[in-house]
Amino acid sequence: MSVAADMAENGTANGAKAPWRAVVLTLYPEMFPGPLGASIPGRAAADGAWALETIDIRSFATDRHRTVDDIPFGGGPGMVMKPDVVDAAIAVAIARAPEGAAVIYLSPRGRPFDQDRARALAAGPGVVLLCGRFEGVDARVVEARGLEEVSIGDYVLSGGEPAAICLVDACVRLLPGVLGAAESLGEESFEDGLLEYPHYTRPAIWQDREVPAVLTSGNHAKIRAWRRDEAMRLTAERRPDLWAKRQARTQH
Ligand code: 9WO
Repeated sequence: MSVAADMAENGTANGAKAPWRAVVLTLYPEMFPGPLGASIPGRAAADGAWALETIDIRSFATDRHRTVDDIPFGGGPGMVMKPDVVDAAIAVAIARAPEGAAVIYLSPRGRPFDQDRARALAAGPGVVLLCGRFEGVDARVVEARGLEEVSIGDYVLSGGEPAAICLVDACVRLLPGVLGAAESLGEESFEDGLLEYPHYTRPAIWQDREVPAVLTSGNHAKIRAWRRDEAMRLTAERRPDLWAKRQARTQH
C-alpha cells in the first residue's frame, strides 16, 4: 500500500494500524485508567490495540484560582462548568484525537447507549469523551461543538467519568483481536438481541441444587435449543423492550 493510501486508511505512513483512541476530558484524571487498566482492556492497551489519553480540564482555566465553574444564570443550586474553559479543552482533545472520532458528552439526558452504538464506535477511529461535574456543562458549548449526548442508564452519577469508563470498556472489547477464541463474541448477551442463557459449572450438585439435566445429556442439539429457549424466555420476561425490538427486527 502507498504511503498516501496508508495515511488515508489509518493515519500512518508505514501501514501499521493506528490504535483506536479514547481522549477523555475530566477534572479527575486520577480516575483513569482505573478499571480500563486491568483485565481485557488493560491487556488490549498493553498490546497496542487501543490507547487512552486524559486531558485535565482544569489546565484550561485562565485565572489565578484556576476556576472551572460558576453560578447558574437564573439562580438555583449548584455550579455550571464554564463554556470558555470546556471549549478550550475540547479543541485540544479534538486535535489529539484521530480524524473522524465521535465527540461525546456523557450525560443522563443523552441518548441511551447500547450494543449497536458500541459496535459503531468500535468500528470508527476512536472517541473524545467529555465528563461533566457539578450540575453539568454550559449548554452553549454542547450546541456550539455539536456534542453528541450519550447516557449509559437512567441514574445520576457524581460525574461523567464512570460512564466514560463503561463506554470505553464496551467498545474496546469489540476491537479486532482483543477477545481470544475462548472469550469470543457470538453467543453473549445482545449479539442476537437476547439476554444470555444461564450458566453452570461443577459440581453437578451444589447445596442440593442440580444442574438442568439437558446440560449433562451430551446431546448438543438439545443443549443449543434449551439455551435459546431460556434466552428468549428471560428476554421476554425481564426486558419486554429488547424483546419487542428483536421481534420487529427479525419477525421470528
Ligand atoms: C445533577 C442534578 C442535581 C439535581 C437534580 C438533577 C440533577 N442532574 C444532575 C446531573 O445531571 N449532574 C451531572 C453529573 C452533570 C453532568 C455529569 N454528571 C453526570 C453524568 N451524572 N450522571 C451522568 C451520567 C452520564 C451518562 N449516563 C448516565 C449518567
